[in-house]
Amino acid sequence: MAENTGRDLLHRHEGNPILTLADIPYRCNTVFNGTPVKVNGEYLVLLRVEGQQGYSFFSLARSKDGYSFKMDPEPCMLPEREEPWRVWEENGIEDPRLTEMDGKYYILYTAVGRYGHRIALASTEDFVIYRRIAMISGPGNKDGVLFPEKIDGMYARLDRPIGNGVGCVWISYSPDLVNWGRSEFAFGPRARYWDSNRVGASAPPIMTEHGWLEIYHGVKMTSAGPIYRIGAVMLDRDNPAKVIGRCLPPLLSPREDYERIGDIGNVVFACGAIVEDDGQVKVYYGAADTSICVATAHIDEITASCLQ
Ligand code: BMA
Repeated sequence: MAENTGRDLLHRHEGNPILTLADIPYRCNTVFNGTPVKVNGEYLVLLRVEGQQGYSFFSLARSKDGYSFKMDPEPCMLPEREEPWRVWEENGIEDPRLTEMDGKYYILYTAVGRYGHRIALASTEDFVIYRRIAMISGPGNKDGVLFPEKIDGMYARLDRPIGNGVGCVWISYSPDLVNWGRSEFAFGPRARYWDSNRVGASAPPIMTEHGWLEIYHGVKMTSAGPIYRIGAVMLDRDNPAKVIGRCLPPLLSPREDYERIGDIGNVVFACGAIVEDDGQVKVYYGAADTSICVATAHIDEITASCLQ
């Protein structure tokens, strides 16, 4: 199928997928769902790698241009073997999201333990040493993203608890990144839409002149299984539980073979984006739970899709 068919707001990079199993310097099953950060002009993407044992861990890839990446020779974060973290991560660690704040890089990720999914918090200053800080949710919660600045003096995050069987995005606040509360509903699925079954935060929120831009994922169930798409919503700057605008069509839908075919087909799933100085947004996403891709748009186009 031709690239960039014009049906999606995000433009696929012509070199997609930019990272596949062939790029991993050790034996594993797949690589997908990476979170990017730019450090002194270098692009780093913290990736979810699924090993051949069947559980996931994290590995780092580096790039000068944001498109052509080289993997580090070894994984950087494995499920912890020491208690008390061992039982919380015994089935793997998944879907990291990086936020830079106070000179540190915070990683919210999904810890998969015997009681299900929980959100965990770790940090790194140098992408060499990674420190686990705390488990920051109970079971049944995932897709945690940390806001890059405090709101009204408090740290803030979006997450995705499942209540009454419905996955919605909530916001909560913390004085210290460890203790979280004041939880409030932010946005949920929309009946009949591409995000009618469940939604979850994808990229850490991006500050714009209109408010917080959140690039999220939405799921529609079909008789052939779920379809994961990428969308955007604008949240109020001072009270991000308030939705100011939300895109009607998705920003990106699975269309290319590498998005349709893989371990889990029909999935595009972002875990972060880089906003360049000229306003170009590079959205990094996992395709079919089998590779890493990148797609771009100008921030004004994405913002307009929320506010139209
Ligand atoms: C979600 C997460 C993602 C995954 C997606 C599609 O629930 O587990 O890691 O990419 O499903 O399988």
